[in-house]
Amino acid sequence: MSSLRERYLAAQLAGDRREALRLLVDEGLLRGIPLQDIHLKVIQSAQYEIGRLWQENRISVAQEHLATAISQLALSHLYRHLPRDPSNGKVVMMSCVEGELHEVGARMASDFLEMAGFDVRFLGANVPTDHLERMVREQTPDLLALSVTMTYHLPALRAAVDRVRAVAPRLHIAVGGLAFTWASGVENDLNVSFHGRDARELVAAACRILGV
Ligand code: B12
Repeated sequence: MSSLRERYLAAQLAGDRREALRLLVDEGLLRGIPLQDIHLKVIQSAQYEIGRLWQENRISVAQEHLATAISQLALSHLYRHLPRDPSNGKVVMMSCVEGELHEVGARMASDFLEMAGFDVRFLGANVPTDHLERMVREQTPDLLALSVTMTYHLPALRAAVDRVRAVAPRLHIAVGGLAFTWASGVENDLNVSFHGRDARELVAAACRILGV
């Protein structure tokens, strides 16, 4: 698996979209590697490595964009191949909080929920709190999952939780994303149903909370 990640990372850095996809499909999927492992151990892990290289100034922002665009393409392509449990009839709304531009994690977590039989509305990056509140009011999901990467977006998370609670007091809310590894404990005073680190934990919690 680590060799696949290294080769995928090399293809990302070279900007080679075809090779990146070939690796994930021919060397991953078709060789029986579970999609969950391709997502977490190859794509997520490569994205984290891209972040490290960027932080150390060994790659530019342009190279990070190139690499991330490849992972977005890969997720779109793999989406068609997701093995799906039968529908459990529960709707999860997944959104990044206002200002939050990191959407790959929320997207991946959405794919994991779909594999587990949830019906997912993925709203993507930087959703204005007003409009999130409005959509929750209009569509009333069974679970709202909010994603935060940058700790300076935690106030936006708090605002989103408060606003949504005001219109849907009984709605289950899950929060997660990288911000919680840097600011642990924040979830306690938000009084949310769940907070977790990765897509697998979210699926397990969603099943438990919603009783499916
Ligand atoms: C790609 C990227 C970007 C892209 C994002 C593009 C996009 N369309 O998403 C862009 C260029 C926009 C960006 C911008 C910035 N970035 Co950036 N970015 C990254 C990078 C390299 C990869 C992110 C990624 O794709 N991760 C892969 C996904 C799959 O992982 P994940 O997000 O952790 O998601 C998983 C879990 O967290 C969890 N999860 C996610 N959501 C949820 C929700 C729930 C409810 C649950 C339970 C779980 C869950 O499940 C997911 C799947 O397992 C990271 C490096 C890193 N370590 O993550 C830096 C990183 C996060 N960025 C960083 C920084 C500093 C920034 C900027 C401030 C840079 C700048 N000076 O402008 C801006 C901030 C933008 C903003 N306003 O939000 C730093 C943060 C450091 C810190 N401690 O604060 C990092 C760590 C890079 C680094 N090493 O320095 N970035």
